[in-house]
Amino acid sequence: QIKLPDTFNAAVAFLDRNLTEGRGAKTAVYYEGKTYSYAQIAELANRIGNGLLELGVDIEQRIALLLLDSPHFAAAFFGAIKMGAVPVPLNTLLRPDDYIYMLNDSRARVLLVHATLWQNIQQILPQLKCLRHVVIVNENDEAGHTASSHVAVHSPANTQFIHNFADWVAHASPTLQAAETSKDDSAFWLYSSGSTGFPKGCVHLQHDMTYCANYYAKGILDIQESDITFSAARLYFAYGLGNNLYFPFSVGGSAVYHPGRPLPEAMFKVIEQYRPTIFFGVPTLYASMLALPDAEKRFDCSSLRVCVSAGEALPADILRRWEQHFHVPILDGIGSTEILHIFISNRIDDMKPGSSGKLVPGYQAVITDEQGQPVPAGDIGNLLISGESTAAYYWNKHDKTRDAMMGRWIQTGDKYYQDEEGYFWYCGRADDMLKVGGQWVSPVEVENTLIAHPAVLEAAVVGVFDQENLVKPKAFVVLRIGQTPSEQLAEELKTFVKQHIAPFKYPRFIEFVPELPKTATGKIQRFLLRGTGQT
Ligand code: 3SK
Repeated sequence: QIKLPDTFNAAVAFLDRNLTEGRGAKTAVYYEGKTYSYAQIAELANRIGNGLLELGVDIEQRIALLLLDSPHFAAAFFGAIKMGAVPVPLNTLLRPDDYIYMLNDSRARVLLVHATLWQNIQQILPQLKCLRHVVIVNENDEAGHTASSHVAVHSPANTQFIHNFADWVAHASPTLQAAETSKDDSAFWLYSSGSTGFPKGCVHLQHDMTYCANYYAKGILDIQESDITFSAARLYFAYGLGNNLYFPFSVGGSAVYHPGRPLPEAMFKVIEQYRPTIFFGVPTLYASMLALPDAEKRFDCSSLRVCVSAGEALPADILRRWEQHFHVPILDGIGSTEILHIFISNRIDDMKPGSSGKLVPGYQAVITDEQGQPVPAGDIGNLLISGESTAAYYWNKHDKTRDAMMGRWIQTGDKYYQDEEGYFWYCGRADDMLKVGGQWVSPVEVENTLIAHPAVLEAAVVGVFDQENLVKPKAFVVLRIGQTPSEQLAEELKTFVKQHIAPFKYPRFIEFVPELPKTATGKIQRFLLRGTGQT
């Protein structure tokens, strides 16, 4: 049983505690060939916290982070929490329209944006109603880079100030008194995708990370100070945030940050260079790493003591091949942005390949039928979870909060059954959402994008299994009169989707059909297409 004091600030618990316990000089982060100690990250966090105070940021105000995995992310996340603000990490792969939605919905006052991502924001500045300050992070800048401390940008509705990060932090004090937050104050938000296409801001509290770190990282992974974590999933995901930030920081361990794309060869090179002990990936990545010829001979992965997979179910065959090649287990588990991290998991000494494993201690589960009654072992139903790390609510989405968060229980939206031995088996989503490469894809959003193409009359998107047994989006497309199906048109539609919404959402397969199955009221029956959706 974990008992936290009423006054509790997560930045003190996860970052500053490493200094008070004598680990100031210890490497917290490996990044681009350099090391950053806990003392360095803590000082940068203090400067960022003071910088925010100087911009007039108040307790509880949101601070958006559009940052690559870097020491700056770690310092900004904890610096904001320490001064009482609420960081909102944003997915760096989204489109300007997504940022307009999230920045306006969260009413973020300040945005810290990496220089390489700034262009996405610059073009939408006049549409960001509450944003007052943008701080551009360029790791190569030195203080004194700009002549003035900020530049003002005027639009009819707003004046926004653009700051250079190096100058901004250089002028801020390196010491900061932590805000007196309660254990139940908001600490940070993470956006979770919904089937209607509008993401929901999950409001996580100061105490949430402590439960995940204790229940999963310590309880299941047995994470230690000597561990070095490396996560292919980025820090702006709930999965990556635990894997590579507050898990290692909870024990004074170290994390490896790789700002580039998580491509298979790059992953092996990072593992060889920094020798992490725990690697976190998603099934698609493990499959593509296994597909590299002779990877086990070319790359030294002997530092790994355990690997982790989440985001979508890990096919048993990928797990078996990984163990054969690299002699290290992959622990498959399931988590959610709402519950913050993994709540059902396999264990190093207790694995059933193909299953999600058993409940993580600290969480309770029930599988119910459509009337909300528990089903017997072996029957498929809706998975509900109870645990202390669940978000308090969805910001400004009262109905969705009421539907999903039912007292101590939360509807995960996943269909599961539990076998006689207590292992949980994933059977799909309760709605039409797809998990592709660990990221949510709304079929509605992809369909609406396809329909915007002049050749397309109607479209329906479902998940199908590829050769690796992993889910990929497939679009069934009805063309307008006068249009002819062709390979070339299929490729054009894929490119069209990539250009209009986040590229990872594009349909990997397109089938032209004369019509779509519909209900009497005209709703597309996606479930009928799933059966025909083989690749
Ligand atoms: O997608 C998952 O399985 C997951 C795992 C850990 C944390 C967050 C998420 C969404």
